[in-house]
Amino acid sequence: MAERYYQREIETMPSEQLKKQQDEKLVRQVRHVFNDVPYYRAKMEEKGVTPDDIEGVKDLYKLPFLSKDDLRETYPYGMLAVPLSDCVRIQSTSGTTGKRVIAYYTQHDVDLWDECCARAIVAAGGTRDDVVQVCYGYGLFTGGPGLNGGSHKVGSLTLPMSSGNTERQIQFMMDLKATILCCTPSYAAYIGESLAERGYKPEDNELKAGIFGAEPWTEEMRRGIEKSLGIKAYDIYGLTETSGPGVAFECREQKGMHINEDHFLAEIIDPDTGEVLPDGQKGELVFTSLDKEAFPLLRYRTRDICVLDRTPCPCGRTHVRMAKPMGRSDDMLIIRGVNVFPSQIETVLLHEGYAPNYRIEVDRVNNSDTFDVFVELLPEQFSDTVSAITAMERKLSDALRLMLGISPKVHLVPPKSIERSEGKAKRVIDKRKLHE
Ligand code: DLL
Repeated sequence: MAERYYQREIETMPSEQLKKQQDEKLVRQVRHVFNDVPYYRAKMEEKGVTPDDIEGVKDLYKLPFLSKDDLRETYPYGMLAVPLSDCVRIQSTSGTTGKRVIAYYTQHDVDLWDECCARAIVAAGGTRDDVVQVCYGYGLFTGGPGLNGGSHKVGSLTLPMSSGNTERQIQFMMDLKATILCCTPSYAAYIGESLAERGYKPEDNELKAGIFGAEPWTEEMRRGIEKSLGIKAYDIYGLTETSGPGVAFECREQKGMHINEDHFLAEIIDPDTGEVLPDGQKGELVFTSLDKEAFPLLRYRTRDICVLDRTPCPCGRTHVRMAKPMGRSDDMLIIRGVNVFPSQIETVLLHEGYAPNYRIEVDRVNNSDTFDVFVELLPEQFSDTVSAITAMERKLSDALRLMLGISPKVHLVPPKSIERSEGKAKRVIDKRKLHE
C-alpha cells in the first residue's frame, strides 16, 4: 500500500529546502524571544549573544540552553512571549516534584500541535473512516487533548474517553468498533489483559493500530501489545514543554520516530559538558521550537537520552528520526555505582516470558544499596511448586545480572498483585531518597 501523509509536501520536503526554512524560522524566533521575553534576553546577554549573531541553524550552538529549572523559576508567566490575551489554552506537566511547568498556546500553537498529531495518526494508517479511541488522560495532561485535536484534523470519529474505567473503554471499543487506540503502552497492555480476561480473542476487536507513548517502552513490550490486541503498535513522542505528543512519531518502517523538523530542531548533547554530539551518538535530546508563538523554547534540555538518525527512510519522509528514548537521565538509577535504566529490566523480563507487570525497589541498608525486582507470575505458573519458583527467580536474577552487571533480588509474586496503570506507569520506588 502506498505511504500516506497528512502534509505530504512538508513531510517529504527535500532537505535543502527544509534547511532553508529552518534557517529563516530560527532567525525570526530568536528575535521574537529576545524582544519579548526579558528572561531570555538576560540569558542571551549573559552569554554575550545577540540576535545578530544568529544567521541560521549553524549558529544554534551559540544560544544558551534552557532547563526545567528555568521554567520553574519563571513560573507562572515569565516565559510568556505574547500578551496573555492572545493565549487560548494552557496545559501542564504532572509536576511530581517542585512547581508544575505551564505551557501556553495561542490558537496558531494549538493548530500546529494538532497538525503534528494528525501526521502521527495518518502515518499509523488513520483516515476519516477511522474510529479513534483516545484514552490518554484529558485535562492538564497533553495526551488526551493532543491526540483528540489530531484525530479531528484527520476527520476520524473521535472517542474522547480519557484514561481509566476500563470496563467502559472495552464496551465502547466493541460497540463503536474502534479502529485506532491511543493511550500509554502500559495502559494498552492492561486493556489487552482485560479483554482476554473477558474471553475476547485479539481478532474479536476491530482495532488495526495503536499510537502509544508518554513513557519509555521496549520492543518486547510492543510485540506483547501487538499480540494481545491484534494490531500494529506505533510509538509517539513529545513533552508538555514543546506542546505535547506529536513532536515525533513512527512511520510504517518503525525505525525510529520522525521529528517534525519544520517545527522542532533537534540536537543531541553530552549531558555533562553540553557539547553538541554528531548524529548517531547517544546523548541528551535538546529541542528548539521554530514557530510556536506563546511559549517558544530555544535549546530546551529534555533530559531524554537518545540517538538521532539522518539516513534516508524508505517511507519517503525526509525528517530526521530519533530512536526510542531509553528513559530520562533523571530516571536512571545508580545502584552500587552501576547505571540502571528500568527499560533494561523490562527488556529482560519480557524476553524471559514474563508480562510487563513489575516493580523495582531500591533502598540503602547499612550503607549498601539493596535492589529488589518484584515480577508477577503468569496465571499458569502460579501453581508451580516452591522449589520451581525459587529456580525461576534464580534464572531471572542471572538474566538480569547479564544485562545490568549487578544482581537484583528477584521476587516472583502472584498474578494481579502489582498495581496496573491507566496513565504513565510508576515502576520504581527509590527509598534511598527518603533517607536523604
Ligand atoms: O508525555 C506527552 C505525550 C503524551 C507524549 C502522549 C506521547 C503521548 P509529559 O508528561 O510532559 O508529556 O512527559 C514528557 O515523557 O520527556 C519523555 O521522558 C517521556 N516520553 C514521552 N513520550 C515518550 C516515548 C507527554 N514515546 C516525557 N517514549 C518526555 C519514551 C516518552 N518516553
